Amino acid sequence: MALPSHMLFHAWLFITLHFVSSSVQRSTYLVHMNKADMPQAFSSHQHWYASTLQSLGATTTTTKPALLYSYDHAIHGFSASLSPSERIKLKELTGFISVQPDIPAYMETTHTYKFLSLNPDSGLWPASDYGKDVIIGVVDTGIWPESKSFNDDGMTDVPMRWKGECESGSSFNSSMCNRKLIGARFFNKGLIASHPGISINMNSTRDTAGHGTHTSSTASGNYVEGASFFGYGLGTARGMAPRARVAMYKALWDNGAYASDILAAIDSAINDGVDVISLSLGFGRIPLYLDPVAIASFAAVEKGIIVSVAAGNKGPDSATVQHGAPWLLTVGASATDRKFAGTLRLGNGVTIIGMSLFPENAIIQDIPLVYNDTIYDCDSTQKLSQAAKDKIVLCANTRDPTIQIFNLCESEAAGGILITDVTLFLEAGDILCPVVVLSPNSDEVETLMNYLNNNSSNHSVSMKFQQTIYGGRPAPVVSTYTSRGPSMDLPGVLKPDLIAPGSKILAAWPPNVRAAALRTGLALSSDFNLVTGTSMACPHAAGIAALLKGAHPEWSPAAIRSAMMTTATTLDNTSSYIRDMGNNYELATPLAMGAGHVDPNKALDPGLVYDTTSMDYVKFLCSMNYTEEQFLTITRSSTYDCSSSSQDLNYPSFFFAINSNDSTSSQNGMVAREFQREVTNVGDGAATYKANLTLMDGFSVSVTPDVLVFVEKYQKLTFALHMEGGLGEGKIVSYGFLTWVDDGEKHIVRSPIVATNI
Ligand SMILES: *[C@@H]1O[C@H](CO)[C@@H](O)[C@H](O)[C@H]1NC(C)=O
Ligand SMILES: *[C@@H]1O[C@H](CO)[C@@H](O)[C@H](O)[C@H]1NC(C)=O
Ligand SMILES: *[C@@H]1O[C@H](CO)[C@@H](O)[C@H](O)[C@H]1NC(C)=O
Ligand SMILES: *[C@@H]1O[C@H](CO)[C@@H](O)[C@H](O)[C@H]1NC(C)=O
Ligand SMILES: *[C@@H]1O[C@H](CO)[C@@H](O)[C@H](O)[C@H]1NC(C)=O
Ligand SMILES: *[C@@H]1O[C@H](CO)[C@@H](O)[C@H](O)[C@H]1NC(C)=O
Ligand SMILES: *[C@@H]1O[C@H](CO)[C@@H](O)[C@H](O)[C@H]1NC(C)=O
Ligand SMILES: *[C@@H]1O[C@H](CO)[C@@H](O)[C@H](O)[C@H]1NC(C)=O
Ligand SMILES: *[C@@H]1O[C@H](CO)[C@@H](O)[C@H](O)[C@H]1NC(C)=O
Ligand SMILES: CC(=O)N[C@H]1CO[C@H](CO)[C@@H](O)[C@@H]1O
Repeated sequence: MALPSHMLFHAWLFITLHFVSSSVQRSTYLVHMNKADMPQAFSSHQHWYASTLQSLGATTTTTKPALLYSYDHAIHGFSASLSPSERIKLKELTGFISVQPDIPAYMETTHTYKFLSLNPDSGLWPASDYGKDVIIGVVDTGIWPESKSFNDDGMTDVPMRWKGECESGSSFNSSMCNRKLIGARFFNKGLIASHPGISINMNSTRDTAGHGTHTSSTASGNYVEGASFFGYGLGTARGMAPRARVAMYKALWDNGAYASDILAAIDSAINDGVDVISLSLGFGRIPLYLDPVAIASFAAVEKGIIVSVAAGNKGPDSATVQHGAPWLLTVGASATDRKFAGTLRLGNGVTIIGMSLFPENAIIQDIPLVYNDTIYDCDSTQKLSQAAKDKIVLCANTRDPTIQIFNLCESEAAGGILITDVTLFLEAGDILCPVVVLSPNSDEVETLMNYLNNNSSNHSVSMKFQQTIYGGRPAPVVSTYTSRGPSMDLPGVLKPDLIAPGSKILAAWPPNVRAAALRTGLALSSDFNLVTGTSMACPHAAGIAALLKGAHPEWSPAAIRSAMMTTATTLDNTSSYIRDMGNNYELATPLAMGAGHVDPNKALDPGLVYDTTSMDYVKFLCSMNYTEEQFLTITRSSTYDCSSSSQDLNYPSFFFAINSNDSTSSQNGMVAREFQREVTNVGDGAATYKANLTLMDGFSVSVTPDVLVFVEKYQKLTFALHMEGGLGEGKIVSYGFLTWVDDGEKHIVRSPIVATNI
C-alpha cells in the first residue's frame, strides 16, 4: 500500500480486505498455557500443544482447528484458528491459563548522530566500538537487503552465539544476508488465517512498504556516502550503532498485521539471541495483560534483552501514550535543528529562506508573484488557475495547508508561497509542487509583505530548492504528534520515558517504493527517504541502547534505560527548557518528553542507576489487583507468586497519579505520597551525591537522606522521596526534578517528578 512518504505512519489501514465465508466460523486466538502443567507423556511443548488442539477438534467432522504457531519464549502457548465451540472447550484443558482473540497491530541518518553529539573521538561510539557485537532485532515490514545501509564493509565475523537464520522466499535468497544483516525471517500465518484466500504479494522478508528498511537502518545502518532525499540532508548516512548487527523479523504486511505473527517474530528473536528489540508498532491502548508487546517483552527483559517501543502518534492530546509497561523503553519523538529549505529571491533582490521539501531542482526564475485577496486562502483550484496561471501565488494560513497544497498542485499556478503555523504539517507534510513555506508573524513574512505593499505592481520571485540548514533554534522541541502521558494501561509509571529524533528522519528506503511524488502523479524513487513519526524515534533509542550494551555488557535492560533517562537533557540549544510544538511552544512537561531528550555520550557514564529486576516488576504487578489468570498470562510461570507486593517500582522517575474524586486519600484536597528508591553507584569508585530539588507548584518535596555517600563501585543506597500538597481545581500537571549531583558536578542524575489528576 502506498502511503505518501512524509505522512505519519500512524495508522496502517486495512480496509480492502474481505472475509471469505466458510462453513465453520473460525477466528484466530492466542492461547496462554502453563508449561509446568505439561503431562510427562509429551516430549516437547509443541507436541503437547498440537495434541491439545487435536482433542478440541474431535467433534467437528468437516474442518479441524488449525495450529498457527507454538510459542516458547515470548509467551508459553500457541495460536490457532478455532470455532466458538472449540474455544469454549479450551477452558477444560490441563494447563490452560487464558485465551484472547488475535488483534491487529498498527505501525506507528545523515544528521541525527551529529545532533546527538556522537563522534569518533570520544564518548559512546569509541567506548562501545560502535556497537560491534551487539545484535538488534527489528520487528517490522521487512528489509531491502541490497540497500547500501546493509552492506557489510568493515564488519567483523558474525558472533558465534547467533542462532538466527536467513530464510529464502519470494525475491529473497538466503545468500542475501551478510555480516551486517545477519537474520531475516517472516511471519504471516496469522494474517492469512484471519483473511483466508488473501494473496501475499511478497512472501519473504523483502520490504514492500519502506518502514522496516527505514527503522532498521536508523538503528544500525552502515556508512553510506552521498545519501540524501533529492538533495535534502546530503551527507554520509549511518545508523546510531553503525557496527551493530541487524536481524529483520517481518510481521507487518501490506495487507495487515496481527498479534499472532508479531508474537512469533518476538519468540524467534529471543531464541535467536538478539540483545535489543526495536518495535515501531503497537496495538493502541489496551490493558497490560492483553497487550502482546507487553507480555512478550516481559519474557525478553527477563533474558536481559532491552525492548525499545514507539510511544505512538496520537499527540498532542494527553493520556494517549501506548506501551505503558514498566519493563519497556517507551520513546516519544522530537524535531531537531535541521531544516529543509527553499529560498525565495524577491524582485527587489532581497532573499528570504523558508521551509520546503519539493524534490526537484526546479528552475523558477523571475516569475510574476500574485497577491490577490480573493484567492489568498487558496481554496479553489479553478480560481487559482484563473488568477495565477504560470505564476507564483501567495497563500495564507486560513486553511488546512495540506488542502491548500493540493489545490495549488492541481491548478495551473507555477508554484506557491504558503504561510502557515500548522505544526503537524511543518513536521510531516508532503510538498508535491514548487512551494516554500513561511511562518506567520516571522521576519520573513514581514519582508515579503513590505515588498508586496510598498511596490504596488510587477512583483516577481525566483525560487531555489534542495537546501539544508543546520542549527535551527530552538532545538530539540517535542513533536506535535508524539503521544503524551499519563499512560492509561498502567497509572503509576510515567510514560514516555524519553524523547529521541522522530521528525523528517533520513534513512534507507526501497527503490521501488514511492519516496515522493510530483503533482503530475509521477512517483519518484530514492534510496533514502525522510519519514516522520515515533516509529523513527524508537530505533534511535534502540541503536543507542545497543551502543550502551556494547560499552557495558553487564548492565541490565533497566540499568541501560536508567542511564538514558537520568542523563537526558531538559534544555534546548537556546539554554531554555525544551519546548512543545504541540502546545504552542510552551515548556514541555514530562508527560510529553519523559525525562528529556536522549544524550548518548552522557548515558555512557551516568554515575548512578536505578536498577530493576524481574522480581521487582512482579511485585509491582502484584499490586495491580490483576486476577490470577491475568497475572500468569504476563509472567508465564508459576514460579512467581504474590507473597510480596509493592506499588513502588525502582523507576528513574516519580509519578503521583491523583484521583481528585477519591475523598479518602485527600483531606481538603491535600494528598501525600512517599516513594522508596535504590540507586547503584556505577561510577569509578567512592563518590558523594547531594540531592537537588526544583520547586513544584502546590507541593513540598523532600528527600531523605539528602546526601548519599558511596565508598565503592556497585554499592547500592536507598532513599525516600516524600511529597505533600494539592493540585487545586481542573486538570493540572505539576512537575519538578530530583537531581543527584556528585562532587565537582561530574555526574548529574536527573529524574522527573510529576503529580497530576489527568
Ligand atoms: C541464491 O544465490 C546463490 C548465489 O547467488 C545462487 O547460487 C543460488 O542458486 C540462489 N538460490 C536461489 C534459491 O535462488
Ligand atoms: C510463504 O513461504 C513459506 C515458506 O517458504 C511457505 O511455507 C508458505 O506456504 C508461503 N505462503 C504463501 C501464501 O505463499
Ligand atoms: C483577483 O482574482 C480575481 C478572481 O480570480 C480576479 O477577478 C481579479 O481580477 C484578481 N485581481 C487582481 C488585482 O489580480
Ligand atoms: C521597491 O522596488 C524598488 C525598485 O523597483 C526597490 O528599490 C525598493 O527597495 C522596493 N521596496 C521594497 C520595500 O521592497
Ligand atoms: C514599506 O516598507 C517600509 C520598510 O522598508 C515599512 O516600514 C513600511 O511599513 C512599508 N509600507 C507599507 C505600506 O507596507
Ligand atoms: C510591468 O512589467 C511589464 C512587463 O515586463 C512592463 O511592460 C510594465 O511597464 C511594468 N510596469 C511597471 C509599473 O513597472
Ligand atoms: C488494589 O486493591 C487494594 C485493596 O482493595 C487497594 O488498596 C489498591 O489501591 C488497589 N490497587 C490498584 C492499583 O488498584
Ligand atoms: C471523577 O468523577 C467524574 C464524575 O463522576 C468522572 O467523570 C471522572 O472520570 C472521575 N475521575 C476519575 C479520575 O475517576
Ligand atoms: C540545584 O538547584 C538549584 C535551584 O533549583 C539550581 O539553580 C541549580 O542549578 C541546581 N544545580 C544542579 C547541579 O542541578
Ligand atoms: C543539539 C545542539 O545543537 N546543541 C547545541 C545548541 O546550542 C548550544 C549553545 O547555543 C550548543 O552548546 C549545543 O551544542
